[in-house]
Amino acid sequence: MLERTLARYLTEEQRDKGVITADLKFLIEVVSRACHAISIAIGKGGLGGVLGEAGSDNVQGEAQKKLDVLSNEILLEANEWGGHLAAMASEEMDLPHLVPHRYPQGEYLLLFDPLDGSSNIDVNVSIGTIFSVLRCPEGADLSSPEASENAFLQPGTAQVAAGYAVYGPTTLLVLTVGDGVVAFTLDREQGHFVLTQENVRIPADTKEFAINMANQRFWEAPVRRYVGEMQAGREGPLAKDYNMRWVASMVADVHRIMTRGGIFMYPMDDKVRDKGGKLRLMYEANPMAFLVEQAGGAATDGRRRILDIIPDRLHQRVPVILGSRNEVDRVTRYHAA
Ligand code: P6P
Repeated sequence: MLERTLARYLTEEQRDKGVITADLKFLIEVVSRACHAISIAIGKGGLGGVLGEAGSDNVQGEAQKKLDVLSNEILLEANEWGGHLAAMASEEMDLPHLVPHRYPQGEYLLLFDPLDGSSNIDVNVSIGTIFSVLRCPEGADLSSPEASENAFLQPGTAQVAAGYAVYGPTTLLVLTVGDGVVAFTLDREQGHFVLTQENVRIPADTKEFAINMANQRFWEAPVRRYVGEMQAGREGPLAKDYNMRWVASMVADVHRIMTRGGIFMYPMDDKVRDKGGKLRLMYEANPMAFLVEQAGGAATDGRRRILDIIPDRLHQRVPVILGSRNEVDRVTRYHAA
C-alpha cells in the first residue's frame, strides 16, 4: 500500500475534509522540515560540535544549551519567509519575533519550545520540540515585538493545531489539527514523515504515573494524598499496584502516555510557587493539553482545565496534570475536596 506521508495526510485534511487551510497545511509542513533539521543536528551530538552550553541564558534565566539556540534559529529561519505567519514566540526569546517586512505576513501565530528537555541533551536521553498554532487576531498590533505580545494571549481552546517531535531511537511527529491525533515516523532514507499511527487514544485508566518524586516535600496536600495512594498499591484505596517513570523531558513522558496511557504531573510546589509553576502555559501546557484531549485524555492545573486558562503574559507558567482521564479527574477532585 502506498505510504501515507505527512504531506498526503495534510492534503486530505485540507482538500478533502476542509479541516485546515492551505496556509496551515504549509505551516505544518515547514515546521516538520525544521524538526527534521533539528533531528539531524541532534544526531551528530559530539561530532557536530553542538553539545554543551551556549554561554547565554534564556528569558527563564536558564543557561541555554547550544542546541537550544540552534533549534530556535532553525525554526525561525524556516518559518519567517513563507507568508503564512504574522509572528513567532519561543521559550528561548523574551519577545515575539515579527515576520520581517521584506516577507508577506500571514494569518497565523506560531509558538514553540524549540528543544524541550535540554538537561537531557548531553546525556543522550530523548528530547523534543513542542509547537502550537493560533490565528493572529484581526487588527492585532504588530507594530513592535513588545506590542505584538497581546496577539498571543489567547486561551488554549483557540489553538488550530499543535504537535511535538520526539527525538529518540526514532524521530516521531505527533500532531493534531483538531481532528484527532496522528503520529508520523521520520523515514531518514526518504527524508519525509510517514504516517505510522492513526487515531491515537489514551486509555482512561492506567497503572503508571510520572512525577519528580524529589519534590514530594514541596507538594500540596491533594498531590501528596494521590501519590501516597498510588504508592500504597493493591493494599491501598486505589486497589492496584502502580509503576513510575520520570524522563524529565516532558515530550518523552507525554509521548509514553499518548502511546500506553499514564498520568504526568508537574504540580504546584513551594519551590516554583512564586513563578506560578514549572511548565510554560503557551508553548508546553497548551499544545500538550490540546493533543491529550484530542486523544481522549484530560489536562488540568489541578483545579482548572488547562485549555480554558486565559493567559496574561507570554511566558506564564502553570501546574500541569495530564493523561488518562479517570486518573486526572481523581487528582482534580482531590484538589476540590
Ligand atoms: P525537573 C525540561 O527542562 C522540563 O521543562 C520538562 O521537559 C520536564 O518535564 C521538566 O522540565 C523536568 O523538570 O524539575 O524534573 O528537572
